[in-house]
Amino acid sequence: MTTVLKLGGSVITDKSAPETVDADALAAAATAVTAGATDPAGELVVVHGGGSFGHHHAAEHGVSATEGTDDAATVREIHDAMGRLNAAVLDALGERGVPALPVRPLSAAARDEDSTLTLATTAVERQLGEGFCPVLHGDVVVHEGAGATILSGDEIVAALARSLSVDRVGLCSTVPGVLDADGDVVERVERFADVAEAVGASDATDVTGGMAGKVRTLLDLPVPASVFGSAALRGFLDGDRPGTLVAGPNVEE
Ligand code: IP8
Repeated sequence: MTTVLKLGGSVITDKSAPETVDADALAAAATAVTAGATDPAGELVVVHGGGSFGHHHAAEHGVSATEGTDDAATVREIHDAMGRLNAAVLDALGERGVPALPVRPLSAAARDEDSTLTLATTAVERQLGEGFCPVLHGDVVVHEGAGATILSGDEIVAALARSLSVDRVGLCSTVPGVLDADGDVVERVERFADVAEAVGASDATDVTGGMAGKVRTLLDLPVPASVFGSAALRGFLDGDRPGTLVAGPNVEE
Protein backbone atom coordinates (compact mmCIF):
# COMPACT_ATOMS: atom_id res chain seq x y z
CA MET A 1 0.00 0.00 0.00
CA THR A 2 1.77 3.17 -1.18
CA THR A 3 0.41 6.68 -0.81
CA VAL A 4 1.85 9.72 -2.58
CA LEU A 5 1.18 13.00 -0.79
CA LYS A 6 1.97 16.40 -2.26
CA LEU A 7 2.28 19.28 0.17
CA GLY A 8 1.68 22.45 -1.85
CA GLY A 9 4.41 25.06 -1.61
CA SER A 10 1.79 27.66 -0.65
CA VAL A 11 0.71 25.44 2.24
CA ILE A 12 4.12 25.15 3.90
CA THR A 13 5.72 28.51 3.01
CA ASP A 14 4.77 32.16 3.27
CA LYS A 15 4.60 33.10 -0.40
CA SER A 16 4.74 36.83 0.31
CA ALA A 17 8.33 36.72 1.62
CA PRO A 18 11.29 35.06 -0.17
CA GLU A 19 12.51 31.81 1.36
CA THR A 20 10.17 31.87 4.35
CA VAL A 21 8.81 28.65 5.82
CA ASP A 22 5.32 28.84 7.36
CA ALA A 23 6.57 27.07 10.47
CA ASP A 24 3.14 26.55 12.03
CA ALA A 25 1.64 25.15 8.82
CA LEU A 26 4.64 22.85 8.27
CA ALA A 27 4.48 21.64 11.88
CA ALA A 28 0.74 20.94 11.51
CA ALA A 29 1.32 19.00 8.28
CA ALA A 30 4.17 16.98 9.80
CA THR A 31 2.04 16.21 12.87
CA ALA A 32 -0.80 15.00 10.63
CA VAL A 33 1.68 12.71 8.82
CA THR A 34 2.72 11.12 12.12
CA ALA A 35 -0.83 10.86 13.49
CA GLY A 36 -2.57 9.50 10.38
CA ALA A 37 -3.37 5.83 9.76
CA THR A 38 -1.00 5.73 6.76
CA ASP A 39 2.37 4.49 8.02
CA PRO A 40 4.95 7.09 6.94
CA ALA A 41 7.65 4.42 7.35
CA GLY A 42 7.61 2.54 4.06
CA GLU A 43 4.09 3.40 2.87
CA LEU A 44 4.27 7.14 2.21
CA VAL A 45 6.09 9.23 -0.40
CA VAL A 46 6.01 12.98 0.24
CA VAL A 47 6.49 15.53 -2.56
CA HIS A 48 6.51 19.24 -1.79
CA GLY A 49 6.19 22.29 -3.99
CA GLY A 50 8.38 25.36 -4.31
CA GLY A 51 6.42 28.09 -2.54
CA SER A 52 8.51 31.16 -1.74
CA PHE A 53 11.73 29.15 -2.24
CA GLY A 54 11.79 27.79 -5.80
CA HIS A 55 9.28 30.14 -7.41
CA HIS A 56 11.02 33.25 -6.11
CA HIS A 57 14.39 32.36 -7.68
CA ALA A 58 12.81 30.94 -10.84
CA ALA A 59 10.84 34.15 -11.43
CA GLU A 60 13.92 36.29 -10.80
CA HIS A 61 15.71 34.52 -13.66
CA GLY A 62 12.72 34.09 -15.98
CA VAL A 63 12.85 30.29 -15.74
CA SER A 64 9.57 28.36 -16.01
CA ALA A 65 8.28 24.96 -17.10
CA THR A 66 8.77 26.07 -20.71
CA GLU A 67 11.45 28.81 -20.54
CA GLY A 68 14.81 27.24 -19.76
CA THR A 69 18.22 28.50 -18.73
CA ASP A 70 21.66 27.24 -19.74
CA ASP A 71 23.36 29.05 -16.88
CA ALA A 72 24.57 26.46 -14.36
CA ALA A 73 24.77 29.06 -11.56
CA THR A 74 21.06 29.84 -12.01
CA VAL A 75 20.18 26.14 -12.01
CA ARG A 76 22.15 25.67 -8.80
CA GLU A 77 20.57 28.76 -7.21
CA ILE A 78 17.04 27.39 -7.74
CA HIS A 79 18.03 23.84 -6.78
CA ASP A 80 19.86 25.05 -3.63
CA ALA A 81 16.82 27.08 -2.54
CA MET A 82 14.67 23.97 -2.96
CA GLY A 83 17.28 22.06 -0.96
CA ARG A 84 16.82 24.50 1.93
CA LEU A 85 13.04 24.01 1.87
CA ASN A 86 13.51 20.24 1.55
CA ALA A 87 15.79 20.31 4.63
CA ALA A 88 13.08 22.17 6.59
CA VAL A 89 10.48 19.56 5.59
CA LEU A 90 12.86 16.69 6.47
CA ASP A 91 13.58 18.30 9.85
CA ALA A 92 9.87 18.82 10.65
CA LEU A 93 9.16 15.16 9.79
CA GLY A 94 12.34 13.80 11.39
CA GLU A 95 11.74 15.65 14.67
CA ARG A 96 8.41 13.83 14.91
CA GLY A 97 9.95 10.42 14.33
CA VAL A 98 9.28 10.04 10.58
CA PRO A 99 12.25 8.28 8.90
CA ALA A 100 12.31 10.90 6.12
CA LEU A 101 15.08 10.96 3.50
CA PRO A 102 15.63 13.34 0.57
CA VAL A 103 15.35 12.34 -3.09
CA ARG A 104 16.42 15.31 -5.21
CA PRO A 105 14.86 15.30 -8.69
CA LEU A 106 17.59 17.31 -10.51
CA SER A 107 19.81 14.24 -10.17
CA ALA A 108 17.07 11.69 -10.93
CA ALA A 109 15.01 13.27 -13.71
CA ALA A 110 15.39 14.53 -17.29
CA ARG A 111 13.09 15.98 -19.93
CA ASP A 112 13.17 15.16 -23.64
CA GLU A 113 12.80 17.82 -26.34
CA ASP A 114 9.03 17.19 -26.41
CA SER A 115 8.93 17.73 -22.60
CA THR A 116 8.42 14.02 -21.81
CA LEU A 117 9.71 13.45 -18.29
CA THR A 118 11.81 10.50 -17.19
CA LEU A 119 12.18 10.05 -13.44
CA ALA A 120 14.36 7.27 -12.05
CA THR A 121 12.42 5.75 -9.16
CA THR A 122 14.71 2.96 -7.93
CA ALA A 123 15.92 5.05 -4.97
CA VAL A 124 12.32 5.86 -3.99
CA GLU A 125 11.30 2.19 -4.22
CA ARG A 126 14.33 1.04 -2.25
CA GLN A 127 13.81 3.67 0.44
CA LEU A 128 10.19 2.51 0.83
CA GLY A 129 11.31 -1.12 0.94
CA GLU A 130 13.73 -0.33 3.76
CA GLY A 131 11.07 1.50 5.79
CA PHE A 132 12.06 5.08 4.95
CA CYS A 133 9.84 7.96 3.85
CA PRO A 134 11.19 9.50 0.62
CA VAL A 135 10.70 13.27 0.36
CA LEU A 136 10.94 14.72 -3.17
CA HIS A 137 10.28 18.28 -4.31
CA GLY A 138 9.60 20.49 -7.32
CA ASP A 139 12.99 21.28 -8.84
CA VAL A 140 14.93 22.31 -11.91
CA VAL A 141 15.36 19.57 -14.50
CA VAL A 142 17.74 19.29 -17.44
CA HIS A 143 15.61 19.63 -20.57
CA GLU A 144 16.86 18.57 -24.00
CA GLY A 145 17.44 21.64 -26.16
CA ALA A 146 16.36 24.11 -23.44
CA GLY A 147 19.08 23.87 -20.77
CA ALA A 148 17.07 23.41 -17.59
CA THR A 149 13.41 24.15 -16.87
CA ILE A 150 11.14 24.00 -13.83
CA LEU A 151 9.73 20.63 -12.84
CA SER A 152 6.63 21.02 -10.69
CA GLY A 153 5.85 18.78 -7.75
CA ASP A 154 2.58 17.85 -9.49
CA GLU A 155 4.55 16.38 -12.43
CA ILE A 156 6.67 14.40 -9.98
CA VAL A 157 3.50 13.06 -8.34
CA ALA A 158 2.24 12.01 -11.78
CA ALA A 159 5.56 10.35 -12.69
CA LEU A 160 5.59 8.44 -9.39
CA ALA A 161 1.97 7.34 -9.81
CA ARG A 162 2.87 5.94 -13.24
CA SER A 163 6.07 4.11 -12.35
CA LEU A 164 5.45 2.88 -8.79
CA SER A 165 2.61 0.72 -7.63
CA VAL A 166 0.68 3.60 -6.01
CA ASP A 167 -2.70 3.10 -4.34
CA ARG A 168 -3.57 6.62 -3.24
CA VAL A 169 -2.63 10.13 -4.38
CA GLY A 170 -3.41 13.29 -2.43
CA LEU A 171 -2.66 16.93 -3.11
CA CYS A 172 -2.84 19.16 -0.06
CA SER A 173 -3.48 22.67 -1.26
CA THR A 174 -4.51 26.08 0.13
CA VAL A 175 -8.08 25.54 -1.11
CA PRO A 176 -10.44 22.77 0.04
CA GLY A 177 -10.65 21.23 -3.46
CA VAL A 178 -11.35 22.15 -7.08
CA LEU A 179 -13.89 24.96 -6.84
CA ASP A 180 -16.79 25.61 -9.20
CA ALA A 181 -17.81 29.07 -10.44
CA ASP A 182 -19.76 29.66 -7.18
CA GLY A 183 -16.73 28.78 -5.04
CA ASP A 184 -18.16 25.40 -3.96
CA VAL A 185 -16.00 22.27 -3.91
CA VAL A 186 -16.62 20.00 -6.93
CA GLU A 187 -16.99 16.43 -5.64
CA ARG A 188 -15.61 14.58 -8.67
CA VAL A 189 -13.87 15.57 -11.93
CA GLU A 190 -13.72 13.05 -14.78
CA ARG A 191 -13.10 15.38 -17.74
CA PHE A 192 -11.36 18.75 -17.98
CA ALA A 193 -14.49 20.12 -19.63
CA ASP A 194 -16.37 19.55 -16.33
CA VAL A 195 -14.42 22.36 -14.68
CA ALA A 196 -12.79 24.26 -17.56
CA GLU A 197 -14.94 27.32 -17.02
CA ALA A 198 -14.33 27.48 -13.29
CA VAL A 199 -10.56 26.80 -13.29
CA GLY A 200 -9.82 28.76 -16.47
CA ALA A 201 -8.40 27.37 -19.68
CA SER A 202 -4.72 26.59 -19.51
CA ASP A 203 -2.12 25.49 -21.97
CA ALA A 204 -1.56 21.74 -21.51
CA THR A 205 2.18 22.30 -21.06
CA ASP A 206 1.66 24.96 -18.36
CA VAL A 207 1.99 22.48 -15.53
CA THR A 208 2.71 25.03 -12.84
CA GLY A 209 -0.34 27.02 -13.96
CA GLY A 210 -2.49 26.78 -10.86
CA MET A 211 -5.56 24.57 -10.57
CA ALA A 212 -6.08 24.14 -14.34
CA GLY A 213 -2.60 22.63 -14.79
CA LYS A 214 -3.10 20.51 -11.67
CA VAL A 215 -6.42 19.08 -12.92
CA ARG A 216 -4.96 18.30 -16.36
CA THR A 217 -1.99 16.50 -14.81
CA LEU A 218 -4.19 14.49 -12.42
CA LEU A 219 -6.68 13.50 -15.14
CA ASP A 220 -3.89 11.51 -16.85
CA LEU A 221 -3.15 9.37 -13.80
CA PRO A 222 -3.92 5.66 -13.52
CA VAL A 223 -5.24 6.19 -9.95
CA PRO A 224 -7.78 8.68 -8.60
CA ALA A 225 -6.30 11.72 -6.87
CA SER A 226 -7.82 13.79 -4.08
CA VAL A 227 -7.34 17.57 -3.96
CA PHE A 228 -8.05 19.00 -0.51
CA GLY A 229 -7.11 21.72 1.98
CA SER A 230 -4.75 21.38 4.93
CA ALA A 231 -7.62 20.90 7.40
CA ALA A 232 -8.42 17.61 5.62
CA LEU A 233 -4.85 16.25 5.50
CA ARG A 234 -5.27 14.02 8.54
CA GLY A 235 -8.55 12.65 7.14
CA PHE A 236 -6.87 11.81 3.82
CA LEU A 237 -4.07 9.97 5.61
CA ASP A 238 -6.70 8.09 7.62
CA GLY A 239 -8.20 6.78 4.36
CA ASP A 240 -10.91 9.38 3.59
CA ARG A 241 -11.38 10.98 0.19
CA PRO A 242 -11.81 14.63 1.16
CA GLY A 243 -12.19 17.56 -1.24
CA THR A 244 -12.34 16.79 -4.95
CA LEU A 245 -11.66 13.36 -6.45
CA VAL A 246 -10.02 13.67 -9.89
CA ALA A 247 -10.51 10.39 -11.75
CA GLY A 248 -9.65 10.51 -15.46
CA PRO A 249 -10.12 7.96 -18.24
CA ASN A 250 -7.04 5.89 -17.21
CA VAL A 251 -8.51 5.08 -13.79
CA GLU A 252 -9.90 1.59 -13.27
CA GLU A 253 -12.05 1.59 -10.13
O1 IP8 B 1 5.44 24.46 -6.57
C1 IP8 B 1 7.95 24.25 -8.41
O2 IP8 B 1 7.17 23.21 -7.87
P1 IP8 B 1 5.60 23.45 -7.67
C2 IP8 B 1 9.42 24.07 -8.07
O3 IP8 B 1 5.06 22.11 -7.31
C3 IP8 B 1 10.28 25.24 -8.38
O4 IP8 B 1 5.05 23.96 -8.99
C4 IP8 B 1 11.71 24.99 -8.39
C5 IP8 B 1 9.84 26.44 -8.64
